[in-house]
Amino acid sequence: MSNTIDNLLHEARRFAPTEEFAANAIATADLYERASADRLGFWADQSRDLVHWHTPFTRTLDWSNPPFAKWFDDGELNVAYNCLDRHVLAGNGDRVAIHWEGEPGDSRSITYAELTAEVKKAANLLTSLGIQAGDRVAIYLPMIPEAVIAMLAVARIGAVHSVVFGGFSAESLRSRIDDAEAKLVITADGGWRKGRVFPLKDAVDAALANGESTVEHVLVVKRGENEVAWTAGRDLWWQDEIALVDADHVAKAFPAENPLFILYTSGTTGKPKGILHTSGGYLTQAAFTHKNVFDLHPESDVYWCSADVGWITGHTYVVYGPLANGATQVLYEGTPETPHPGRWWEIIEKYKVSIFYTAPTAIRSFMKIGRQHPQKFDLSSLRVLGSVGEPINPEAWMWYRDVIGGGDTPIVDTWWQTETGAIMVSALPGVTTLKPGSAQVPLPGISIDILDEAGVPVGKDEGGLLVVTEPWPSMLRGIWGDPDRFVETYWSKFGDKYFAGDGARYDMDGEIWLMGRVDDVMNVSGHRLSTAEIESALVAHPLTAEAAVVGAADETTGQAVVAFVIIKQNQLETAESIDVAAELRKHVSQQIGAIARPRDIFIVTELPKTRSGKIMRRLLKDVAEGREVGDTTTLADTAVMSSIQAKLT
Ligand code: 6R9
Repeated sequence: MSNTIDNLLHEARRFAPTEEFAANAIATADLYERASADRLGFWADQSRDLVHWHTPFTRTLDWSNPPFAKWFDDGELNVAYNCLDRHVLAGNGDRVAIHWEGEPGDSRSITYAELTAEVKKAANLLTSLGIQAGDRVAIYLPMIPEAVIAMLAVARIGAVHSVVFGGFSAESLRSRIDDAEAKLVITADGGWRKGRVFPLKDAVDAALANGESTVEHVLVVKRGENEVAWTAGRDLWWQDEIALVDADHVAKAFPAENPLFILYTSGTTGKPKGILHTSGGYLTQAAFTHKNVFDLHPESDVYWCSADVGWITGHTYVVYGPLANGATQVLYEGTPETPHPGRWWEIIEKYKVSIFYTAPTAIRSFMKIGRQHPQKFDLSSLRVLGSVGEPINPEAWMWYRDVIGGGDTPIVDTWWQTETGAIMVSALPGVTTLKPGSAQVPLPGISIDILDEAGVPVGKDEGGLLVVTEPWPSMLRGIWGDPDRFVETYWSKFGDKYFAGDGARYDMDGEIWLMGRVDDVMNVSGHRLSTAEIESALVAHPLTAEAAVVGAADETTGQAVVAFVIIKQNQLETAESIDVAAELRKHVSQQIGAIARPRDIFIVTELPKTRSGKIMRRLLKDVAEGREVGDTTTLADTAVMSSIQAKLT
């Protein structure tokens, strides 16, 4: 590992912006100066410039009760109005907001005027179903326009959405519904994925089957045309109901700190955390970063972020950032390889996409299948490329720039988290000289440092833990229903500084390189998974006595889930007669979702533990990655590792 880091930090390639790019760039170097001269004044200016305030704010930040921040808190706004009506009123109603591309090849382009009209109706529909400001609405939809419409309709009436990724299981959906006490679920009959319809309504039915829930209605968008069961009185077809409501809806202003959404993400324990974001600060930083990091020229650019709205990247860079900025964007329902491995590139050619934002894991899988696929399409419209979700290795970075970007397209590697709400560390494409593999510099107005375990800032060429040292507008406002966990998780390690859970290093130029998670959170294809959550799913299976999960390095997905499982004594016979690994993988899929399914399951008879009974995952990781096993002296029984290795070979 230290070898790899050394190689990374001696990466010598540099790419300065071209003169032409720099001359036309939205972001200029003076942003850094303005922000460092007066950080809060800078954010206040950005907010006034980029956001429409029904009632202007007079206070920028209230940090009197840390870590509970309030931004712009005496101001009032309507987030959906900012994403819709104001563009129409400014004369841009005919601009396309969304070029939607369904996986089977159907498509639909929706202008800002049309999107505004749809959201107004949906807002009336939600109100007619009894949803009021502050109520929680779960959204479990494929990547169809209604996902965006539903989110904005919830925001428009001051309610709170909790989008649950369509790949999550019924169980995961239920625990999120219960935690947020959602009154309404918005779903679809099914969506298209890999050439087939995957049922969503079935999962909602299963989620709501056991015991009383807070859900009063299930609104179902017709998309997959698959057959669904129906609970009269509870279930309603979206298309039928929308046709009945009033088309007019006046957006009311809500306080800046009104909750906008909850998004669940994996932490170090078995229970996902409901990350809470509010309105004014979130929208400010979403719009600012989207405009400046991607160099958005809304009149001419076509932007595409390939993330699902079920993740934070989809919230901030499919919905709120681009729509607040009046961008034209592509929304694609399906998978990159359906019906052919060039599908994404075909879409870029078709809509002349100029800004493209995706994850390193996708880039690496395209590298694997070869450049002949993208080379069949005209990608010359691309002028900015973005990366998010995990560190991008210099090799993938270069491939992205050369093969997708035609050799001269800047790449912004953007570091941020569900908790940070928006991009925190990234180059600015018209300003920064790019360095493959490094996220480089904090954005203007963002204060980042790298500390050692004792909380002392490290120097150039040194590594430590990434922290945010000052509050920022789009920061999480807490964990839903659990203020103590919020304080404990992010603020107990360094007191007044936000601890991100990532390791990082400064290089010789003082620029930032992300080194991966330092806790029990894995990053698989850019998705966060908790070792504890998968372990608890595994031990919930009747065959399993004990389980330990590690994230092992994987060439394509960054990390892969590898599980070590001990079978119960009295189940050994049953285990002999079936494919245990297949059974357990299926079980994890059902409990959490297919993304959490272990790549490898090793059946062992013992797990390496310390004398105090803690599983030493570090050693299992060595095994899973095929390395020599590290220091075993703190194990209660030092013979365990050789017995595990003997089992595997
Ligand atoms: C936006 C998002 C957050 C975790 C984060 C870090 C990793 C994200 C990264 C990156 C290196 C980047 N991460 N972007 N690591 N370079 N450009 O992905 O949010 O799903 O909450 O994950 O992802 O480890 O802590 P989220």
